[in-house]
Amino acid sequence: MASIVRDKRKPALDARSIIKDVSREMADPLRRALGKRILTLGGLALLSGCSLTDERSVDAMLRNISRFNDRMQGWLFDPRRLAPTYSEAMITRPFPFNAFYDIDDVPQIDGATYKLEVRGLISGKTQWTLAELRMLPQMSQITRHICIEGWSAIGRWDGIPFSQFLARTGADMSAKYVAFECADNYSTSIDMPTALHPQTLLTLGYDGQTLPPKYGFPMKLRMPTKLGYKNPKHIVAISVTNTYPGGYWENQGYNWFGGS
Ligand SMILES: Nc1nc2c(c(=O)[nH]1)N[C@H]1C(S)=C(S)[C@@H](COP(=O)(O)O)O[C@H]1N2
Ligand SMILES: [Mo]
Repeated sequence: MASIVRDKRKPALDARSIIKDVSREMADPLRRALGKRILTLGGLALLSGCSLTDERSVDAMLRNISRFNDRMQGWLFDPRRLAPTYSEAMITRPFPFNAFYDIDDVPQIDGATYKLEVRGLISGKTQWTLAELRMLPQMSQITRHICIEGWSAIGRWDGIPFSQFLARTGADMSAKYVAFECADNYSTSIDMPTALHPQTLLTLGYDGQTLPPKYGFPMKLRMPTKLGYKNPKHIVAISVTNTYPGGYWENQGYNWFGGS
């Protein structure tokens, strides 16, 4: 077990759980490169320059490591490398539902009055009806969705290559972030290289049908290069921005880049 930095006024921190949190926050190649050697509280304190004497300093250290991890993942991300695709026969049926609420509370959106709003660093159209979106060229893709909660499943999504959608809205492709607001008050945001990745799809369909409510009607951004929580369902607004937008889970400590 690691040595514990002790503060006489407070109970000792749980070294093992802190180290587990840190190792979870690290990008995989970094985790492998470092191995187990430096993963002691003393080593972490030295590396991060944090004293690790109380819960607040541990949280600050974890946030630093998570931001470092974002930069690492950003550097390592290869915009041309494709995520694996699968055959029709490998689709997981039924595909799991997940959200921060129960399936009975899935938002019911009226497709006839729905409008997608596009905001921020764009020069084109700011409102899109479903009929207009359905007229854009679509493609379909069978990929694996990986949820941080410990499950994965293969599904088929049908939609508009997001890079083409961004081009049509006259988005500033040199902006840092694309942010998403959802009808259930969920939110998330992604880096521009992932937004422009050839497998990033603005999906209107699931498995050849209209995207059902539980999977995000009318629209889910599907990215096989990112973990499940980065794939927003029920999108109502998209903004292109240079201001860090955060997100529902990201603001509660989930890693922002969230690559898979
Ligand atoms: N609007 C919205 N999008 C969301 C979520 C959510 O709660 N609300 N949950 C995320 C998480 S954690 C997962 S794993 C996937 C689940 O998508 P599915 O229901 O299609 O499996 O949606 C992601 N997108
Ligand atoms: Mo998830």
